[in-house]
Amino acid sequence: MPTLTHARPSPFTFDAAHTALIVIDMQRDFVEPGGFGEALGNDVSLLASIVPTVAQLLGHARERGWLVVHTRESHAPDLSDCPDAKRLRGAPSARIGDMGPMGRILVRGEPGNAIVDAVAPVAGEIVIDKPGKGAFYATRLGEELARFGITHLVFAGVTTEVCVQTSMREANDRGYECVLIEDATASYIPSFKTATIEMIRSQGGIVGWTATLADLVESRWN
Ligand code: C5J
Repeated sequence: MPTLTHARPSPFTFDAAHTALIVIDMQRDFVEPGGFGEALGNDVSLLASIVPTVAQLLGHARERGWLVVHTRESHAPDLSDCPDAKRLRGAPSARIGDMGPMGRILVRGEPGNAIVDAVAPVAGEIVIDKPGKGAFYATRLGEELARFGITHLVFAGVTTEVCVQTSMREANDRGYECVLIEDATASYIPSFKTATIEMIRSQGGIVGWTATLADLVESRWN
């Protein structure tokens, strides 16, 4: 079985026939100017900088024939799946459901809710709309992964400490073996990315493993 020999805290061996790539929330609302992320006062260029690496990772997963899953943080137009505890947080000028330069913020079907073109889903890939930070909460993700017999998950996307980490923790609790690709994830707050990577692989990999895209590509030959 392929092994990411430089993964931390230890080599990560995975079952290539039962591996899926999960790309979290590479949406215009987070990655491009004029979206939710920028409205909250963040520098979105930090997230935009990983788009080429995520695109390479997607290309690699597609070549290897893995199941690819994309998630979008999104809400129904009537916001019935967005509790006030979520909607009323953050900047009063940029609440979920408000109109922004790319349409209503984090609302399904709006231009800003789309995944950025360079890493957009292709035919046959699964797209999961998630109302929470975690990809499993109130979604069909668990059923989809079970349908394909998936046991190992490769994670990428944004933001590292919010939706990526929450989803990876949910996956870990459900028994999946998970690895986060360090250079294919980003945060608006670089120290939070560093801390999250440390947390994930601490204590013998309490949430999972971390590795680089180069480690993953090299694993093809292991
Ligand atoms: C956030 C996300 N940060 N995708 N969402 O609100 O991480």
